[in-house]
Amino acid sequence: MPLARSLSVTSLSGLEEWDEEFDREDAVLFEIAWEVANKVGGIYTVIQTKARLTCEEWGENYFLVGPYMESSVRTQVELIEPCNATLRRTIDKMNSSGCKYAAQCDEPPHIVAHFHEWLAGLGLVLCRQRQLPVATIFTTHATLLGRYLCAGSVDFYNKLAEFNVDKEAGDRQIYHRYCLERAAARCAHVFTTVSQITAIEAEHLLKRKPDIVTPNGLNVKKFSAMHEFQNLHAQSKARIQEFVRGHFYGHLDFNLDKTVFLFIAGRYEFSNKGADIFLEALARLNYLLRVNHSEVTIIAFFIMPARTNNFNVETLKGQAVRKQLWDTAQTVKERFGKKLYESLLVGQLPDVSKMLDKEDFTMMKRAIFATQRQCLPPICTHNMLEDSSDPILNCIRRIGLFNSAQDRVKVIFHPEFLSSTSPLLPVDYEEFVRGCHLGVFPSYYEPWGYTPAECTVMGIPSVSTNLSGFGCFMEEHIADPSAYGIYILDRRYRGVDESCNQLTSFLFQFCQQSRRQRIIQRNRTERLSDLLDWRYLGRYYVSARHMALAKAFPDTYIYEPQEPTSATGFRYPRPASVPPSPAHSLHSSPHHSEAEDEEEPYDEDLEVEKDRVNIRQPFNLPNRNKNQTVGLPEKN
Ligand code: G6P
Ligand code: 1S3
Repeated sequence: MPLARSLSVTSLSGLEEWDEEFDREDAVLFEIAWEVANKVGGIYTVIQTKARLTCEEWGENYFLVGPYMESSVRTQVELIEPCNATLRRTIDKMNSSGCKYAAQCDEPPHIVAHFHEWLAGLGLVLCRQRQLPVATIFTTHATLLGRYLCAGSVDFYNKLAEFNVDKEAGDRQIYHRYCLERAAARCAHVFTTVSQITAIEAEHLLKRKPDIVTPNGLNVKKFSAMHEFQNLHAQSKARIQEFVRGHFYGHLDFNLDKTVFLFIAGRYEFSNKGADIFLEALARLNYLLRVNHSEVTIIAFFIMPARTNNFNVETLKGQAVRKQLWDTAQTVKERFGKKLYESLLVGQLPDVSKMLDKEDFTMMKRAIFATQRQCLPPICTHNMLEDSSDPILNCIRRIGLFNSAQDRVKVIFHPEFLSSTSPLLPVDYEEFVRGCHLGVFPSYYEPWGYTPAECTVMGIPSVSTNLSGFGCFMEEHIADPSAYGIYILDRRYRGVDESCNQLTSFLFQFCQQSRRQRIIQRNRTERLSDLLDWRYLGRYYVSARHMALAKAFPDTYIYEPQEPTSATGFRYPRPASVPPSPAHSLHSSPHHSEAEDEEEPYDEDLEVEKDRVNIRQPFNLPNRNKNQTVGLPEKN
């Protein structure tokens, strides 16, 4: 029997490390997914952001397999010849024999094949059915049936154990796809999913408990200057404000400096992604702000792609009018400047009353006249193909948020993903997120949820729920999430109406914060990014691969998981800079006025340092030096 390689457990949280003996030359890793270099949704982000770390680990023995999409290949793929002899042989064989049994090889290297989602699952099922010597892993990022059931009006989480899964899948005409997913989950050496909550769902719907949960990470960008992300917020916010000036032309009766930008973004699944309760909460917030005579205006953006036939005229006109006003101001400024210059050249102070002539006034009057409009600023930026049945538009019609002057809450629905080349709002998604104040993701069905995670690493607070993988993960690891700008809505133990009230109160509290409080909160939010870095979360994938190798090649590899101990897991403490009394806490009573803030001395560096000492040191957060062993942080 070959010498067994020990995959011993050395980390603090039940995750093992490769021991020194492991030679990666002996193994090859394939990761197979429909979203490899093919952006459809969140799985693309998983693969794309994780690639760098996995390459560092596996080098040239790491291969991603995805669909051949001509446009993606042109823009995202660099074509090269395979440098690995085994792969060269394999490809040659596949080419010559129409793919049959071409991956079959008795010699090392040992193959690990990691399949994502049911679309790739067929390959896994065939590997097992043909008894190929391959260690297989299947990761589901959402169960098909779960997604379908939640989109209907079933009490999903309370009924999980009771569903007749075959019937439910059949009723929804997804039985074939469901069978494929279930077969892949059942056949895999190792079955994983992205969160604990989806693990429970998978156990009931796919009839197998996942062996390990592999949470999604991100590549965390660290700036050399600590406050760079705050500067980026200010710059990106200015670009959004510019768009808003155009969109609300003729109705700019609110103070942009006291305007808070909220947004929801993602796949257009109205109730699964919580757009329904977000709208309802906005209507309640509108009422609260009005009766409290608040000076704050909220603009809520909905970025969810739907079927359209391009931007609508009124929206484009808004940006054209704004541009015209800007051009007019520039022209008048130049003419003014020229007169001023000429006056100074002859040694005279200008006669201010003559600096603007009739022509200037005519030009300005014309520009102002163009800002008159007979309609309210549009809700939707595009012409919707299914306008009358669109769930967001219908909900807005019902709750009556029409961007009228009295409304403190305004809504903009942009039914297309953002792009920096857009003639309307020329920013990419990252820039948009940075410029907003709060991401709102009150999902009912969300196996992980990249959107709030992306907000966190950019230092933007967010609302998620205790039915989302991200929300549960943060709840588990942070003692006082809302102090860090992580608001977790209870959708598990409360009815819809109650959750809606809770969301309204989060939003109301948030918009009562002063600028200073928002800045402090953003600093805290950004400090959580280490927790979401692949450098840290990638270890769960490592563990899954070790487990699969040990199951597929038991004579060669041994997997020794560590028993969970009291040291397993950890929590970020409440920030030291949050006053101990709830009456003074940031999130529960942000009632300073801006004037008070200006009077109060505020040393941001001191505040950051206070929290840093208390967060970073005791928890042994992931070390960014790849050559060092990194353990999951110990519980305090
Ligand atoms: C960042 C910038 C500040 C700016 C602030 C605005 O912190 O560094 O210069 O004043 O953003 O914050 P707000 O929450 O009002 O958009
Ligand atoms: C799924 O994409 P979705 O938005 O349809 O996979 C994502 C990546 O694992 C996950 O973040 C998300 O919650 C799932 O729903």
